[in-house]
Amino acid sequence: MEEKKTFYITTPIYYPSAKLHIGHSYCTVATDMMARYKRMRGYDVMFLTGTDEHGQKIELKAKEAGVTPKEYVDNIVSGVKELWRLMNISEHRFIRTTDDYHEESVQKIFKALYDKGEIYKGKYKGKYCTPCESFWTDTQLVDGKCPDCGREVIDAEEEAYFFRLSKYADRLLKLYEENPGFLEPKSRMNEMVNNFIKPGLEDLCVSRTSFTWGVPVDFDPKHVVYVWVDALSNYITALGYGNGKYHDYEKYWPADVHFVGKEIVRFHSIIWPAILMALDLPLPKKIYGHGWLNFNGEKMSKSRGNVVDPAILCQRYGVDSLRYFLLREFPFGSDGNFSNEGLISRINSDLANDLGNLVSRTVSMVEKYFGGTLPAEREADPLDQEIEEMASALKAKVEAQMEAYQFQNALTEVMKLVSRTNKYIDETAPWVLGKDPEKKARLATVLYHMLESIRVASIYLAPCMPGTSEKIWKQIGANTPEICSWDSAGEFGKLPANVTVAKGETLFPRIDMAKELEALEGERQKLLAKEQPAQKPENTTGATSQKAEKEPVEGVTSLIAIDDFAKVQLRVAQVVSCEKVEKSDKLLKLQLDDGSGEPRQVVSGIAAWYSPELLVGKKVIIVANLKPAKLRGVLSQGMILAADAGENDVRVIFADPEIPNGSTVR
Ligand code: ME8
Repeated sequence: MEEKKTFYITTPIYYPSAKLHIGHSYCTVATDMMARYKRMRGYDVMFLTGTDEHGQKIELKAKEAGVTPKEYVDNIVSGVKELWRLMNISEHRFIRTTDDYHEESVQKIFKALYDKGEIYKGKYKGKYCTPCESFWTDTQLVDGKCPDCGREVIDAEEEAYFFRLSKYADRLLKLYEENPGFLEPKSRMNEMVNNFIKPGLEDLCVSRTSFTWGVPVDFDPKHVVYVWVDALSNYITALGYGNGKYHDYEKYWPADVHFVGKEIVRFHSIIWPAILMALDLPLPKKIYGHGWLNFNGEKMSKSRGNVVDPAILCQRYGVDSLRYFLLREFPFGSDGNFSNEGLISRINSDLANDLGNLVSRTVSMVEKYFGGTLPAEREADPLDQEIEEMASALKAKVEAQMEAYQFQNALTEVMKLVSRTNKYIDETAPWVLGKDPEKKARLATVLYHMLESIRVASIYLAPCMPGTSEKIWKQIGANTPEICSWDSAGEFGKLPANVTVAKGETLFPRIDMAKELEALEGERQKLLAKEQPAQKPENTTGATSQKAEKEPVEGVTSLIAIDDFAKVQLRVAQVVSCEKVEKSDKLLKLQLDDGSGEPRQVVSGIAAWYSPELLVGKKVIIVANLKPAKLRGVLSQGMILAADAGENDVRVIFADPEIPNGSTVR
């Protein structure tokens, strides 16, 4: 028997430091669509996803939460797996970098690199971004800040092992030159060459001694393996490289494609191939760097309070609607702007109006005119031909787009057939034919064409909307796997001539835009509130809300003249960075952009209600002309307005993000 061709595809392994949002789901759904497509085409597919669980950030978060790092990640990872179940993700393997077998392999990989002289011990001096756990060179910083997240970096120095990345520059350039498809879209390749390789690669720090939550370097245990050797190796350790847990490295490696977000393209197209070259292992065939989803034009981040929760959208609109929207709306290689309006109007137009309506009209008419079973008589008309030809030509078009990872185009092609079939209904007017007993054979022919067209479209839609396609197949009487297979979609006329349909539920109920937008905003607010810690702090003397000593205010106690109020200068300012004040549970130190061009530092007693990262990027209102004061020895130049939101609760008054920094509040 001929062996099946294999196809190995991966998502990045996600940091379990916070709840995953729609951006993470985007990549996973795309990978799932690709994996399902290849499976339908008869490939032996390996689809890997997982979680990247080590590092200082997790260690710190666990400490804050008062649990061990493992307990901390276990909790989040179970949520990640739940989300993938909800989103109908069909991965074969889920790797956790804390899995024993992975750790064993990473130790072996690290040692092998060391023994080959590819890793050496040195001293690291550099700029370090704590939230991103990344060292950066001076040239990589943007305005002196982390190029990934824009936050402050600190000087760091410690003994560390280094990987000889610098020596791979020429081999990497040759790799790109000889394999123009190695990294896509093409623009990303140009970026790697011009921004990273040509300016000169530096050796890469691959161990740390300042924290312990990582894979220990077994021959020098005060070091833990640092980030990328650990994380990137997952793609081979999950196949059993260097461990006895799995045995399919030979079968699936090299990977056909790694799907990754644009900000980690650098690691996958420079560091990962270099590590594999150093190990004398084959390189993945392709890295595809997809774009980012923004929300209403802004970067999605917890600190901006604008993350979109995929679970809520699945609950409200069904998982397939969300999957379809993600893959139909945005070109995979570019950034996209997620908006609730966009989601709802796409569902209403493509799924409720076009697809859902087509299925329900067709099945209803077969029931109405023929009691659910078509007679076998036919009467052809030239009008049918266009549908037949369009359906038959679709296979090659969809496959070409899928092979190029152009999910948006593949779905657009399928939906063209759906629209054309809706037009065919208007052209053939089955309701007129239904009135004429002489036209039974013609009516049956028209309805059969509608059913066949739906069958073909639903097969091509199945990798994206597997649940919906199954439901459609039941309704249109496509009852055997053979007539729902990928190959069968290339042939028009596979449904039995006397097919029996069965009306089912409405596939995509129309959504009331205004009502839903309001409901979604409510959900977002609820989520925000839930994420903010709500314990009461000890009394604070911070130059901010005086809340801690007060009860909630019932009414205004004394009146002031307008001139008195005018003395207070209120301005809008944006939080540039924020950190806890050392040795204080209550105080946060915020660096603000108040539009003056000079940085302004404010100390605020809100640490009990806001973790620092929640505030970064937010616009707040400050009392700009308050006399400077020192709190715990830290200079505070002003005060941030906050409200008593109830017992034990203080809320900062955030300003509309559209208001320019420095604007006067009056
Ligand atoms: O980077 N839109 O993990 P991660 C689209 N552990 N994609 C987004 C996104 C958005 N708004 N936000 C995040 C890591 N992503 C490493 C990977 S792989 C060996 C190690 C994508 O949880 C992001 O681009 O921070 C990345 O590809 C993925 O989510 C995981 O991000």
